[in-house]
Amino acid sequence: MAYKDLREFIQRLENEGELKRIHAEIDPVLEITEITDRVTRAGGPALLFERPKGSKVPLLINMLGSERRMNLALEVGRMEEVAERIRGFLDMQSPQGLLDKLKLLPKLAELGSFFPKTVKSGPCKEVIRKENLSLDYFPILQCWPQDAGRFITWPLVITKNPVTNKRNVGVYRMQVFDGRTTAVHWETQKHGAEHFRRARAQNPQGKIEVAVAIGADPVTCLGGVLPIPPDLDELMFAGFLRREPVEMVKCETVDLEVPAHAEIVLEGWVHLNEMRTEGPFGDHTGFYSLEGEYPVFHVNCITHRRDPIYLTTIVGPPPQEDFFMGHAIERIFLPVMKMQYPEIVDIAMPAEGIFHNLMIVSIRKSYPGHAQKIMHAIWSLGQAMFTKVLVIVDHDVNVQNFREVVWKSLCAIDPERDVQFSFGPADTLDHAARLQDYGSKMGIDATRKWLSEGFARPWPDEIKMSPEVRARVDAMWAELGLGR
Ligand SMILES: Cc1cc2nc3c(=O)[nH]c(=O)nc-3n(C[C@H](O)[C@H](O)[C@H](O)COP(=O)(O)O)c2cc1C
Ligand SMILES: [Mn+2]
Repeated sequence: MAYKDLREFIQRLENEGELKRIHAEIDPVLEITEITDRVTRAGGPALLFERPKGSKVPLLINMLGSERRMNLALEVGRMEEVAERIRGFLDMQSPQGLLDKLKLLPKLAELGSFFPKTVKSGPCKEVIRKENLSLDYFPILQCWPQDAGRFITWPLVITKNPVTNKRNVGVYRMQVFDGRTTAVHWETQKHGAEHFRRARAQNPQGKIEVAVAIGADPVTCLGGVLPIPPDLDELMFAGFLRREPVEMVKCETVDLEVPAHAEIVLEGWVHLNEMRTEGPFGDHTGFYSLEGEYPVFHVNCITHRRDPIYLTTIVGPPPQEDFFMGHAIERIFLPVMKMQYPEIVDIAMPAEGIFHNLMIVSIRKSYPGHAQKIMHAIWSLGQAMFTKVLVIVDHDVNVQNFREVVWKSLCAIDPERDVQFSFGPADTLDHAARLQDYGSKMGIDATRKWLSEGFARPWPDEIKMSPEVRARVDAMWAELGLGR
């Protein structure tokens, strides 16, 4: 049974010794960050701040900030189980005979059962505030000293594509301007930004409806981060991952639906002709992202549970909680990448590369130029387009072992020949790109070079002791008194 809501997951975390309650009064301005940063770095538990200063609403943070809690959220023993499940669906063969067809039916039925399900009402409607509402009711963090103010850091921002009417859910931080207005920091390549542009092309003076859910079952919360193609519903994917549909209810004041079991829901709209300065914000690069002009969200209605819990997270110098989210996503989507590019053996994004700065990909090289082909493939693959430095290695390099990657890659390159530059979209957070959102990329072909690629010299073997000698030394090892 999937977790119904945030509090069911909190209960589970508590039972597993993965949650610490903090009774002391702690300030959501900077203090919660300092405590959480120390705890995350030490591999510590999720934290439930029961008395955030200035608010009656308790605050949950570091919910998914370890591999164990991520596995608990996904209800698996190992992340690979999710990948295997996805592979099972991708491997579905077209049925040959009646028996094959019958065998397929349960799988198809299972797929059908993941779609979000509309229900009449839900706990997110226990309190409905259409007047006298204010975001000040919630313990919204100021994360770092130079932040422009308080930011909602884990909002599930829900919009509809005005052309196709398809839903999108994205986690885009929201700077609080006052009790009823925030920024919406959807970066220019993200789906929310595209909805905004499409609507503006239809009517520049109009507005789009936006709903924001804060705090739900952990997989739904993770759903807002998933880098899936445009017009595919993140909540359908969340339903697949939690093996139960996400229950949705209609909003009070906008024509959108939100997770029925959410803790807090904000309803309102974004005017298409209004922009305001957002930032700076201490970002997951470990630096402050600069000010920029972003749309403004006007809150028109707030609904919440009788005793809501405010879910949040911090980003900052890596690794933080978002590393564990990114890592889970990397593992979950690897089978999908491999389906399109079967030559890919494995990929890795080290924490210090904060996802977009560095990706290492091992491939089974089959033809001249294969490494270059994969570079262009990665740079065209959804949010992997942001990858600033891409290192392609041969299949026998373990990309999860960064020491091995550095050693073997540096041995394998003739820099002038093997490093290539390209231009394309840059991550908005990349402060080194000469223009915002646009910059250069570096691909390093660290595979063995072939004669058919113009490399005429022999390529040496990697040094390895012969198995016979290893076995002989194994046998005498204990007697040598050299330890284990
Ligand atoms: C904690 C956290 C904060 C994030 N903040 C932002 C943000 O402010 N703006 C943004 O564009 N993406 C942000 N992201 C990344 C997006 O959620 C992610 O790219 C997602 O796939 C976007 O959804 P979309 O593909 O439907 O646009 C954040 C991710 C995390 C984990
Ligand atoms: Mn999307």
